[in-house]
Amino acid sequence: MSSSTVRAARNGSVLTLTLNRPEKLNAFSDDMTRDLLEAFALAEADAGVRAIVLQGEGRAFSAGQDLEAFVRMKAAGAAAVSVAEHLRHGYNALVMRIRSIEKPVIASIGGIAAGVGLSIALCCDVRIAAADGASLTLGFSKIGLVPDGGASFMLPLLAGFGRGLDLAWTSERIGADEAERLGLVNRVVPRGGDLAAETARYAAQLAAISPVAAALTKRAFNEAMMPHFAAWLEREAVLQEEAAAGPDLMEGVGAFLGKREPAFAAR
Ligand code: T3D
Repeated sequence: MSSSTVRAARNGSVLTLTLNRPEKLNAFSDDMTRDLLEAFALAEADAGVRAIVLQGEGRAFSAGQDLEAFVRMKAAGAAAVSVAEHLRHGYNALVMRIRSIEKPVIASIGGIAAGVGLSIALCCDVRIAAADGASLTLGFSKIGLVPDGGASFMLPLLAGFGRGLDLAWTSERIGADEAERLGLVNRVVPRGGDLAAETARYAAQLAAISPVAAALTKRAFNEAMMPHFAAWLEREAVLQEEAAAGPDLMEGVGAFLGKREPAFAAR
């Protein structure tokens, strides 16, 4: 399956899914979320697919939620838009699918990964990043939000509590080497290297292991470290709804789109 927002390409038993809104830094529209969910569902049902690569077209992995689309959604539906519902039916369903599909899922990060774009990469099983282009930032704090799409779970799991909280609060932008040092990415392709070739080589290696061992190993890790992940996503959605209920979200988004610094008032 290929759509305009997600391209799917098979090479042997490796399926590569490419986020394809490069003119928007692969920011997530509802269409792209739906198309990616469908692509993962098809991959899960296809026994011939033994490893999945997720990557972005152009200079970004993904810049997270499309903020212009978000403003349009708000304007159309006024205050009725529930961020928690948007999360439940979109990003939370997507990251649950990535965690539950019993095949290796590799995020290949060649450019910017921000907001829920980074969350989705963190929810993949492993991450490979290019020293040349990868650039990671949470970004949620800049628009008055809580890290969502599982990021508030994966950050402390991968980077540790203090380092995760630091990145969540500061939204500091880090490169591949620093991300590897913090445990956020597993492998770095050095400057001048070929991310696509390294990703293909690694994906083929994972696709060649016993599918039963691959599946049961992922199940074991999920059950050992994240048995309450689904419940946590629900809690995250509730916290996000609370964050989005105040004025800070629209101030933050307005500041970003207006290319100015946000001015958040005291609580
Ligand atoms: O309801 C719900 O489900 C809520 C859930 C929300 C989940 C989220 O993901 S919230 C977080 C959303 N994402 C962000 O806040 C990231 C915003 N973007 C940035 O911080 C920066 O743009 C980047 C770090 C991604 C890249 O920086 P840089 O300097 O390389 O590029 P730039 O100049 O900032 O951006 C280039 C263009 O892309 C620019 O448009 P222009 O001026 O060329 O017309 C910028 O506005 C646009 N852009 C970047 N990110 C987004 C975006 N447009 C829409 N949505 C974006 N997320």
